[in-house]
Amino acid sequence: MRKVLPILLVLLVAPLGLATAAPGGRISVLCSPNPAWCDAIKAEFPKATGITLEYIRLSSGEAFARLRAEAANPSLDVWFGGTGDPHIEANEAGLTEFYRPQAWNDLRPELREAVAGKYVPLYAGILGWAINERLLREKGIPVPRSWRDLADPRYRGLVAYPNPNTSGTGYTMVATLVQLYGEEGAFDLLKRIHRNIAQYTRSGAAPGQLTARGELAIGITFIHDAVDQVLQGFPITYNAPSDGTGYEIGGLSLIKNTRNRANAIVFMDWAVSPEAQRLAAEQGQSYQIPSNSKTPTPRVAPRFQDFRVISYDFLKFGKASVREGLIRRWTREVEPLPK
Ligand code: S7P
Repeated sequence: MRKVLPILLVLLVAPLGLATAAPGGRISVLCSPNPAWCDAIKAEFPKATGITLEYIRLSSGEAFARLRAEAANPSLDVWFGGTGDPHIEANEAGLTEFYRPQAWNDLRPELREAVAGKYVPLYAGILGWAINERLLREKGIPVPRSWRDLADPRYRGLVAYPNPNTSGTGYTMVATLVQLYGEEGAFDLLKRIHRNIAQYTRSGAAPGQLTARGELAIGITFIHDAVDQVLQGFPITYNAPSDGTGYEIGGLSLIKNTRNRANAIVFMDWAVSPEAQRLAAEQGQSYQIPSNSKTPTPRVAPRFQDFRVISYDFLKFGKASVREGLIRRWTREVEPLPK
């Protein structure tokens, strides 16, 4: 009789769709933020839940492409981090499903409302640039102030930003310029900035890392990633363009048709808890503003009130037609241009 009871319980509970975590189970996470943060959740999630965690780290654009490629047979359970636009496109493409976490009412309302139930807001970060002022001083070139300054021929070969095909940061920059100057004005400026580009990097954090090491003078990145370089001791400064800048609402999404749905839900609830979110700054070298209002904001986190941040239209720029269209136009009209 003892053996029969557990089977009966499963038969009774399973049809109700009640998620029950498989004790000692595992989950596979698609992890997009700083790799140090991915390592932190891999180490701490099992301690909190008994569920082991494996992850692969991909930048936001690459992560979305992976989900799209695996749509028929997903090998991953949750998408953790990454900029919001591809999380929205993934939701609208049916690659992810919205799960309302237990801490939903503690998440900052302005972040919840901006992404309108397409995904769970995990953090917020402001787009800006890392500046190697020593390199600029050596060349007798002024520090840039606005996006338009980046087209100044004196910055030739001294600028980098991420490729929007692979990087959520790169797409955030393109979408921000479109929201500031209109699509034609934005692409005119991107074509002029192109002449000064040393390289389009694969990941969003790379331009700041290259600037920190003196290979560039100006690296477009999320400001919190430049903060990480400063805290590591590199002699750079950071700021955001005076003519306005965009921001990200980092995403957390449940991957549709995951075979580990119950454990994935356990992870989703854990990931937005203050205990989990504080790992970002404490272990993950990640200084975004946490989405849970009960999670302390890192003292070094860039603050919205210190920069001219636009009201970024996530629902528009996360739409497949808009996001794919802008990335295709950039790839066709900007990247191949001669320098
Ligand atoms: O490094 C942390 C971070 O900037 O990386 C995430 C995102 O994937 C951007 O990186 P990519 O441009 O490489 O996609 C950000 O969401 C996060 O703040």
